[in-house]
Amino acid sequence: MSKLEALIFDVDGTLADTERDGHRVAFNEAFKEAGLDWDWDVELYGELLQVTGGKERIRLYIEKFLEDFQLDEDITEFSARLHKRKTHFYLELLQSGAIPLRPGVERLINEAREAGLRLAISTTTTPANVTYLLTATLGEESINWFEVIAAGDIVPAKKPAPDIYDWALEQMNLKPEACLAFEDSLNGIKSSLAANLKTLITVNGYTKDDDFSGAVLVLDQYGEPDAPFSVLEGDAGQYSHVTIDMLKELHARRLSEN
Ligand code: XBP
Ligand code: MG
Repeated sequence: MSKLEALIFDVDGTLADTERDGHRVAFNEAFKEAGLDWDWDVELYGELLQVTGGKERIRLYIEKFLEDFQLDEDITEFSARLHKRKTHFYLELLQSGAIPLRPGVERLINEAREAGLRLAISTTTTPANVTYLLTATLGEESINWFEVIAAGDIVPAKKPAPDIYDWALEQMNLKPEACLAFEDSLNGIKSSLAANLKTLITVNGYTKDDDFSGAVLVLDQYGEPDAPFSVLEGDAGQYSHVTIDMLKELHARRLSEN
């Protein structure tokens, strides 16, 4: 019987609420700098989130939303160039401290370290976005707390494909049975479930209506001792904020179910 050995965290929407006031803003700054009159408002950005990856999102916009847009260069190269500038603006935002971690994230990571659990990241975002977020919120050292940072184009097929989780598991030489995944979105849970990982969801504004069938539990946030979570789906037992004991129970639940 496997015991819980590792926690694997998604980044955008899970560790921090990055999409609406982070990535979206940075995309718009890159468009402006490039002389494009594109403006991804909050609603449109929600639609564009159906695809993971910033370069892929620019491509989706051109192909599905801008039928008359003429490009005199290859769309892959164009998207990559624009995306590079978007990353520049996003990193500036992170460095300015504009994007905090979500409630309970810092506490949970500290408790996991104290409990000797192994930590990893599995995300479709650009690797530098992860290291800047961690550094800006948890300090320089925090990058080393995560044994594996699986990010961006490290695997060609982004979420909802399981590849980025499979890659992280392989690097850690761990079976999915020994881990829990932490996600916030439909594409995220599709990916983690396809990698056979029990998954805990915390929703955000863009994902609160997603279908999280198969999740072990769906919460609004991890919560703090004085600021409890709300349970949206599933059974949180006696807990009011996510703790390591609670995660062990959720993990054991999986083992007895299977
Ligand atoms: C979120 C994503 C990313 C970000 C933008 O992934 O889909 O594409 O929106 O980041 P996750 P990039 O929730 O798995 O972290 O522009 O660097 O792709
Ligand atoms: Mg996410």
